[in-house]
Amino acid sequence: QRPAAIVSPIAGTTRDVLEVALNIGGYPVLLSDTAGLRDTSDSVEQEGVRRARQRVEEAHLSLVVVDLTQLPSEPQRVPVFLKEHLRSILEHPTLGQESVLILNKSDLVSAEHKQRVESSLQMEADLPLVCFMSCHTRDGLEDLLTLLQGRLKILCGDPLMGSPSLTQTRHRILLQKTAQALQEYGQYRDLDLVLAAEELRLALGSLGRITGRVDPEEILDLIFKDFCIGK
Ligand SMILES: Nc1nc2c(ncn2[C@@H]2O[C@H](COP(=O)(O)OP(=O)(O)OP(=O)(O)O)[C@@H](O)[C@H]2O)c(=O)[nH]1
Ligand SMILES: [Mg+2]
Repeated sequence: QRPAAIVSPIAGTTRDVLEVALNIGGYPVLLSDTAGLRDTSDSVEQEGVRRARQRVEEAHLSLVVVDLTQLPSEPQRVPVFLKEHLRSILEHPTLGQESVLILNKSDLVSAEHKQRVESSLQMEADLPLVCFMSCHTRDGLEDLLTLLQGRLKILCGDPLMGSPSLTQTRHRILLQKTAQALQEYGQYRDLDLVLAAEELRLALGSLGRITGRVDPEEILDLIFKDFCIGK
């Protein structure tokens, strides 16, 4: 929630991809601000748009920011306008499932207009999640963060559920042993291959007791094959 990008009234200000690491509800997020996806004759901006599209392809979630004041004045025309807009900027229609539509500059429209636009979008099944906000007044920012947190929970899994969290003492101890053995391996690696290999075996053994997937013979075969040590 700090200013990171250059902001100006001139369209086409952002060209390079600007990345900021964020913590949203405990999830580590890499947020990329890109050039706006629009047709342009400026070759530098064209490169910015190409990079932006590439980033959209790679992203787990894309936030599409639209200026509320640029939407049709009749609210009933807004859903079709937004669908066409999304189709024109997102090459793959399935991206609609992984995007959030942010209608920005809510401070510049009346509360009634915002309400009417919101109602016109409520029944739309084939639009992404929609969020109203104002970067100027910060209105809607908390709602956006809550919405993102919900999406991240689905994308990354709930850390309070399932196996990845270290809830069992046995797992914690075995992981500590794994880390310790890997550290020793690092120290022996350039000094003594046999001791280094033994530490690797110990590390895999500890890890394997959690995952249940260790085949020492297979690992030893690999070590002996790669390091040419006689069996
Ligand atoms: N009133 C109002 N103005 C805003 C808001 N958000 C951004 N602006 C203004 O809109 C203009 C464009 O903002 P930018 O952040 O540069 O927009 P952008 O989408 O990154 O644009 P490009 O980098 O050129 O693609 C600036 O003059 C901002 O001050 C808002 O919520 N309310
Ligand atoms: Mg920008």
